Formats: sequence, C-alpha cells, structure tokens
Amino acid sequence: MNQRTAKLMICIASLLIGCAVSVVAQDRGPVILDVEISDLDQFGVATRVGDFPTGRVSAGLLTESHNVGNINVDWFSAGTFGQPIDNRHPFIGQNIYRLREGRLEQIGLAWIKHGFLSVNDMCADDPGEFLGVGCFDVYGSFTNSNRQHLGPRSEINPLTGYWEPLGSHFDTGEVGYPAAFPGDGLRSHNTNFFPHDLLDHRIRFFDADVLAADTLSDLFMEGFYVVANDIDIENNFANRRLTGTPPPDAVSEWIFATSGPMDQQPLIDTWGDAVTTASPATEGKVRVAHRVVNLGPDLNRYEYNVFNMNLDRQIESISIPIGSGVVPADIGFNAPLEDEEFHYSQAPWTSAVSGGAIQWSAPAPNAGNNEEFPNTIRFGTMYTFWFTAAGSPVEVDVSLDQSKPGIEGALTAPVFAPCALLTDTNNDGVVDTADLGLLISQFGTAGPTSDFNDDGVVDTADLGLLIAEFGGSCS
Ligand SMILES: [Ca+2]
Ligand SMILES: [Ca+2]
Ligand SMILES: [Ca+2]
Ligand SMILES: [Ca+2]
Repeated sequence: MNQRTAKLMICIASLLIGCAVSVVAQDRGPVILDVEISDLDQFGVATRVGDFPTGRVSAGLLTESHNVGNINVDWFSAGTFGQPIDNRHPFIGQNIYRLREGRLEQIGLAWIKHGFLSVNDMCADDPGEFLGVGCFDVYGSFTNSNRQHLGPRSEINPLTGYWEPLGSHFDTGEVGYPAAFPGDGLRSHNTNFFPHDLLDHRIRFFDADVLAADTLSDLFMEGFYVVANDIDIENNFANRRLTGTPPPDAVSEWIFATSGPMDQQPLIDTWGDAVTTASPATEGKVRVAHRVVNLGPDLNRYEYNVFNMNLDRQIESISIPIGSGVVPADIGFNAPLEDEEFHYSQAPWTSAVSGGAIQWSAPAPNAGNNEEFPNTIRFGTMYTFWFTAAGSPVEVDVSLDQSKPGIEGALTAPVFAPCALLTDTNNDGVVDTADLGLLISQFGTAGPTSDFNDDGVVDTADLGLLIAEFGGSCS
C-alpha cells in the first residue's frame, strides 16, 4: 500500500473533515501563471474625423480575462497624476481586419491598453490589485478606448511582458506637447482628453478600408493579453467576426454587431491553406500563413500573411525563393497604418525580385521626417504580401529578417511558392548533372529545351547560365 492509498484509507475510515484538504495540499504541484482571454464583444465606435464614406473612425472593443492558473496575477494600476508609475499589470491589444478577395488584411489597431483594478468576478476575491485564481476581469469598449490607459506598443517587451515606466508616454506626456524629457518616473500623462485629437491611440480605420471588404460581414476584431510570466500565450488571443452597418448619413456612425461566438486563437490561424509558427521560436512567436488561389490555366495568386504574436525583435523584411524561372506580376502589400508610434516610419514596404527570390522590406527610416526606426512588424500586427505567377506551387521556406539585435538569425517557415529554375530542364526542382547532360546532348543545335536565352542556338552562353545556377534548388 503506497502513501497516498494509505491516506485515502484513513480518510474513508474517518469519513470526516481534514482529509480532503491535506490531499489537495500534497498534490498542488508547481506554480502555474496562466491568464486566458475569455470574452471579446462590443466593437464600439468612439469618434470620427471627416464625413462618411471618406472619413476615419476610432473605436474600442470589450475584452475579458480569466485566471486559469493557480497563482494570483498582478493587476496594479499604472498610477495617478504625480505619483510613481507602477508597471505590474497586463497589457491589452485591439485589432480590426477584413477579407478582401478572400485575402485577410489588417486595417486598424490601437495602442496598448494598460490594465488596472481587477474586478474579480465569479470568485471569492474582492476587486483589487490582482486577478485572483479562477477570477474574471472585464473592460468594456469605452474603457479600452480611454486614452488615459493607452500607451505605445513599442514600449512593451511582448516576450517578457516588461514595460519600463521611466521615460515612457505616461511619464513624459503626449508627443508634440510640452513634455518632461527624459522623465522622472512620476506620472505626468493621465487624461482621455486634450491634448489628444479625436482619434489618437484608439483602434483607427478608414471608412474606405471597411467598405473594401468583400462583404460587410467579412470583418473581424481581435483582442489579446500580454501578461508577464504567462506560461501559455496561445490562449491569450481571440477573434470574432463582425457585421458592419454603414452610417445612414455623412456624419453618423457605423454600428458593428458580433457574428458567431468568440474564437480563442489569433485570427491568422483561421485563414489560408496552412499556418505555421516560424522557427526557431525561442525569442517569440511569429505566425506565417499562405494561400494559393487559382486564377485560370497556369496562373495562380500567391498570398502570405505574417503575424507577430510576441517577438520583441520585430520583422523588417521577408524573402521567398521562387527560382530564376518565375516572373511575378501584380505584386501587392498591405499593412495597417499605425498610430504615431514615436520615431517609427509608416512607409509601405517595397518589393524586389532578384537572386532567385522575391523580397519585401521596410524602407530605411527617413531622418528628415523625424523617423528613427523602419516600419517593422511589431507584436500584435499582421502584414500581407501577394503576387501572381505562372507555374505550379512547390513548398519552400520563407525567410524573415529580424530588426532588433538578438541571438537567433533569420526565422523560417514553410510556404508554397511558384518556384522554378530557368535551367532546370527536366523540372525536378534542382539544377544538376542531369540538366547538364541534356544541354550537352543539344549542344550546337536549336534545342529544343536547353536554349535558355532564346537566341536560337544551344551554346556556351546557355552553358554559362546553367553553371551559374548549378546546384540551385527550390527547396
Ligand atoms: Ca495564457
Ligand atoms: Ca513624469
Ligand atoms: Ca533538374
Ligand atoms: Ca542560346
């Protein structure tokens, strides 16, 4: 009889108090800090600038969290005016997306919401400065769009959940107005009103970007929690479909209703032919999804989405091998316009086709425009890339370059691309001696398959092209 069985036997014999408590205490196990997002609702418009349908709108959404671990989680307020700033609280992200031609695109995001005061619903704990075990805490759309609690996402390390209050937005104040640089750690910025404009820091989107959705039910909201030491970030993200009703006149507002239940995963996980986490993921998670859309005989559109879940190092360029035999057309890019993250560029990424790959990269920051950092993919944002091309899809690895310094090199993830090599005569995905043999057998003739430069003869020029690509592979 082992110790536990003996204990249970004694419990059964006594039939009374004390036994259950001692068994639970023995089996409590390791400390688990785990917060999940438990509700997403009320996508509410706050303000607009400009008349519908050519204006711009700000909004917030309701989020609820749930402590599913076995330890209380810090939920301290950042503090009040003139007092030391406290960084022991969660951070909450808010996003809006659309489907356009079936392609998922992010069209808006808010600055990060700083959590404060857990109401501790559905449990025995009183409201306070921690989220109790098993407890829930909710913020309505109005609270999540109150600029008193919204700060730049770039101030947060999403991997560790750390935020440095000293010199932060809350310490120094609104950009463009008298500010106490470099800051003193005491809260100086603590208002929802002036000097903010009508749209500042909330989820912001253009009427035109919503109207460009495939239908007004192809809209989605997404919310997520950043919590220091959370052992599982997968349950911190949720999305939900929205249906938008346009304003009845130029100065009224959109109304958004939820459509279906909350779905506890990042929205990118619901889209495309496949989604994977880029590897290595030791410094944070980046999701990559792709979709291949057949547009007609031998013509496909290739679409890629990159969503940064909690990589602090940020992504500044991507490269997809397509070989030398593919000519991409209709190359496209979408990113949401960020709020005025201090010193970050907003410039669209540019594309280039070279070296057997198609690349997109963030342009260098424009110092003349007071930019210090490129338009990187920061946590909680998704950038979209696409092109059309002939040829059949094959599996290749997309390469993602990180912006901030760190340990790991480029991240990779498997996607489909129309990879083809100009001198891969036998179409087996590699240029090797088999292709060389075919060229030799056709040398001095018109071909038919080894006249790579289309000048009517297979000669040393074609041999040079093959040698330059020798050993090349799409995978
Ligand atoms: Ca979690
Ligand atoms: Ca201050
Ligand atoms: Ca070959
Ligand atoms: Ca030739």
